[in-house]
Amino acid sequence: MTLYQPFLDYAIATLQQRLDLNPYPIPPGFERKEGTMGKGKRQEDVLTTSHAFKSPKLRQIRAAHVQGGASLQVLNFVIFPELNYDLPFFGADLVTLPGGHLIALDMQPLFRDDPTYQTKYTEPILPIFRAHQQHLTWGGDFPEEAQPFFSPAFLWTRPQETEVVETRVFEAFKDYLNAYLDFVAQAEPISHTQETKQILQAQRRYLDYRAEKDPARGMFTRLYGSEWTEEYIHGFLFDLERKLQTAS
Ligand code: DBV
Repeated sequence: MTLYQPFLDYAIATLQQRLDLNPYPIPPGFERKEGTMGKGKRQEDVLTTSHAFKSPKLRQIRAAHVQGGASLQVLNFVIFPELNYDLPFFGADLVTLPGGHLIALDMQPLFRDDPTYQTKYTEPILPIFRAHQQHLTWGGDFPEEAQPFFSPAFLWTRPQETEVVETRVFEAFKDYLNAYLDFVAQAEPISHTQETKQILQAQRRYLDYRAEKDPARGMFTRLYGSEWTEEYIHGFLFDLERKLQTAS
């Protein structure tokens, strides 16, 4: 069992329980990909698997799971709502590298600076954030330009101990996911054109940023080459632009 497998299993089981869940297509060649990292004695096999679903309110629910031994484990799990809902994104980036663990967990807002939006989607999760942040202290510097995409409930931490990831981080992940699914259950579709235009714009801003700045680009390029990596990023991980193109 690898470090983030229980997170993925929990997420899928919970989604199945709480949503009307359907499969979401994964482009051929991306469901499962093997590669190797390092040389000689340090060589490690690395397996990347992809998982994707949708539900009536959620356009794409997807995970990339990288398993490469004790010093390379990643679960990147993101939920992209349909464009006629004002729901935030659910974003989890759980990363273990030779240097340690790096944990990012948030409900990433469409309109970070809008007080009405904050009241609706950030304030309700602040108690959960505070409860976990006591044990998972702020992880320090992160890219300045990424700040507009995170909420005040952004849990960002670099635990020293793997056991903390298995216990505290796992509990935080469960609480955030369930709180997110509470928001989903309550969400009402938006039909007002002005507002849906703003939602589309905000989703594009977020997706374009993440596709452009994907911190995993270097790792995937070393493992699987740049052609595979760019197709994975634009054709699966952050696929909104492609989907909009094929729809028009
Ligand atoms: N990050 C992804 C995807 C990954 C992934 C799709 C499938 O968005 C993994 C894999 N994240 C990943 C890896 C690293 C990070 C780091 C492998 C380590 C990169 C390295 O050190 O080589 C949150 N993830 C990070 C960092 C942040 C995040 C802040 C540190 C990056 C840095 O210091 O430059 N999540 C990430 C992020 C956003 C987000 C930047 C922006 C909106 O939601």
